Amino acid sequence: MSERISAAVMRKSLGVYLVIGSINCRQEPLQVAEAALAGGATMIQFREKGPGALTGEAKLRLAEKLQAACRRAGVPFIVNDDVELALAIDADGIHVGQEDESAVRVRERIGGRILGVSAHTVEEARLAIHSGADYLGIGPVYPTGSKADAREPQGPGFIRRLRECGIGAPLVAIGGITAARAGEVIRAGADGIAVISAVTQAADVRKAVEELHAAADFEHE
Ligand code: TZP
Ligand code: MG
Repeated sequence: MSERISAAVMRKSLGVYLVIGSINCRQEPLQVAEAALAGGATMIQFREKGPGALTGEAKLRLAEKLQAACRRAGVPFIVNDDVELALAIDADGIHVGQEDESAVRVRERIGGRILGVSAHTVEEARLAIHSGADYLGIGPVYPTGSKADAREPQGPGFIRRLRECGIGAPLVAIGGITAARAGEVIRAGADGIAVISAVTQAADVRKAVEELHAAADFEHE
């Protein structure tokens, strides 16, 4: 069973985190992923959800293709809310929301793999860390059109509040993040930005990721 990722490496991996599923893409998902990786995406999450999402063999096959692209680029590949799939393909990690399988149970099942947990309150954030999360997903920060059941946007102020409450864990902001907004969420205390549409809907995916990097202006090395 491999060791847990260090917080320092985790923070770096969160930098520009692409969340992708077939229904989000205007081009072939593999092409989008490869262009995003060429632009410097630091981690990819396979989130195959929503009306028309792939299931079964087709989902597995796409996961394997995206995972192979991540391996070629040397970045972690995370599966959203499907522990069976993550274990079947030996993914680098799993991301779960509050409504999914409990973080404690997922940690038991995945050994040292990366565990990301979505949190919407200070309490949920504390519990997630206590349950073995390697990073927190915080959002939606801004309004999003990419998640049907998204909660009310909390604004970058909520990230600042989590930090003020002593939540020091690796943290990625998600929801409506664009290059124009990347700087303010990083300044609020996020270690990275997670995006769907800013990358998957871009006419030039590689350039979109490069612009997110430039706008986030990470201070950590
Ligand atoms: N969780 C909170 S907001 C969101 C998820 C999966 C969707 C983010 O998509 P976009 O297009 O970057 O707003
Ligand atoms: Mg979920």
